[in-house]
Amino acid sequence: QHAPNTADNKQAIVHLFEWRWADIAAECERFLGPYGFGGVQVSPPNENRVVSNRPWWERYQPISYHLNTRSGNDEDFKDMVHRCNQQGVRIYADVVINHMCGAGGSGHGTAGSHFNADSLDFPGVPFGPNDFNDCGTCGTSDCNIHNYGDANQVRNCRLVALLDLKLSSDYVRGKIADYLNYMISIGVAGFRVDAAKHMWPGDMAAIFGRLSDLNTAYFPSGSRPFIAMEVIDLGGEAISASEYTHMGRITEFKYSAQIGSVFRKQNGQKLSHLGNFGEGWGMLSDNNAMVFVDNHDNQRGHGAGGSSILTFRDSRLYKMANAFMLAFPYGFVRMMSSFYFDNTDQGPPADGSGNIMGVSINNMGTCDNGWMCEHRWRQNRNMVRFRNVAAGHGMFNWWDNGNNQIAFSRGDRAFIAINNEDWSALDATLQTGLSSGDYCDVISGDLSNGGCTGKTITVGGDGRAHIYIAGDDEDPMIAIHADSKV
Ligand code: ARE
Ligand code: CA
Repeated sequence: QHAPNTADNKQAIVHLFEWRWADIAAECERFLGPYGFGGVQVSPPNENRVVSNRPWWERYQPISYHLNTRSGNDEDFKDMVHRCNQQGVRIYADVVINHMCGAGGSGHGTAGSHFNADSLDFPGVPFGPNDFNDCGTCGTSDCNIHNYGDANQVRNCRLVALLDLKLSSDYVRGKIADYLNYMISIGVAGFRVDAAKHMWPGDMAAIFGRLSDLNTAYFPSGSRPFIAMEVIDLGGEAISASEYTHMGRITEFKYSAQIGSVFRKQNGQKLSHLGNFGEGWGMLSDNNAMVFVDNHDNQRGHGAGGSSILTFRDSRLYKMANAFMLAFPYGFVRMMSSFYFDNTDQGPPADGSGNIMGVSINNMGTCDNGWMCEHRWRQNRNMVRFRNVAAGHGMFNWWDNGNNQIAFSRGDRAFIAINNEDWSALDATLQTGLSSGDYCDVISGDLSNGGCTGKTITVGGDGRAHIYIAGDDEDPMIAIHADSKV
């Protein structure tokens, strides 16, 4: 389904990429719950192939559906799901169900299951040679995908040599449904479905049709799992995202690519063009889109998007793009939370034995030892609250200077102004839509003990406020909302 099953209609989730389950549980309690995050997309929880030097992408090579990975075991996963749900923070599992591991070789997975990727034997499930698409069905000489213009190839051949499961088989569907249902019984709220483009919509619908309702310990009875499918559709290929929208939301890669190029001012793009961002730009309809500035692939040159993608490395523009995404009423928002890397294969911070390191929080409330924790940056985390406060209110009072200064309100609930000019200040008296009073700008500070640690904005009886944002401001934006009234 398209609705994310968040508690209190919360409007954004965060991808805690490669975090340990124990750290996610703690983060739900100490941070995500209190700051209004709706949920967490977690890395694939099932057993994966152990690849030397432990690249992050080994987790996209399933060996079995036992919940045992570098992030933790079955008990850790259950404890996380329970503790996060107790805080009103949902867990969405990244599920890799199109394929098993890459062709060739044998060994043991992270849960100790044996596998043989030459004879297509995965006793931990069990899957055998009959459970995979053969080269005949695929039609290329090496079984791999070569032509994204051919839908049959894309769905029946191997994506980067990953052994392609025969999802037309009732047995294979049953094993996958059992895996997903097991996580549903534990209390997850839904799934990010990896490589959905590489699966026939009919096969996916058959699997989703077998899923149980969500666990009534946490969700109203009859609740259905949220489905977010990874379909990279930038246009010009045989497969389009709209073939999947009846089943749930789609990761809208056009959004990620375009928001980066607008804030970078590539190809003559300007912020003033953003007034109809989303559908008006040829993207999916609001209800079908999951939106993000970057994801775990395109922040490191995998997947799609290329050089326009903004990441933590471009922190000033990244905060601006995140603020726009969280302020603007389009799509369901997923924020990225990364680990630092020097090369694109590098896995998460780990000790000499390959154990993922815990996330340590410093006294500024941000993270150390290699974890970027973009979601903890004040400008990002406070905009999550902004989006929750603005939920259900459309965009009003759009203003721009015809170039790279914009402002708008969300009904009478929230207001944002962004200045992406290189030098000139935004200096204007603008309609905020808000009731009169003093508001704390949640970009430059926090409302704390009734005072504001950042800039204070005064809204007059007519809803107007004088806004000044220098061109070289560290964070050239101002955001205020009904819950930031001083
Ligand atoms: C690794 C090695 C490969 C090796 C393979 C098997 O890098 O060299 O052949 O293992 O041994 C991730 C990594 C891959 C990695 C894989 C398995 O990105 O490098 O392969 O894990 O460990 C396409 C798909 C899309 C996919 C992107 C990456 O359509 O679904 O490629 N994204 C998801 C995940 C990835 C993950 C996988 C799928 C696999 O998010 O993290 O791969 O589970 C155009 C097309 C897109 C295409 C894109 C890139 O834009 O429109 O459809 O995306 O090009 O090819
Ligand atoms: Ca396939």
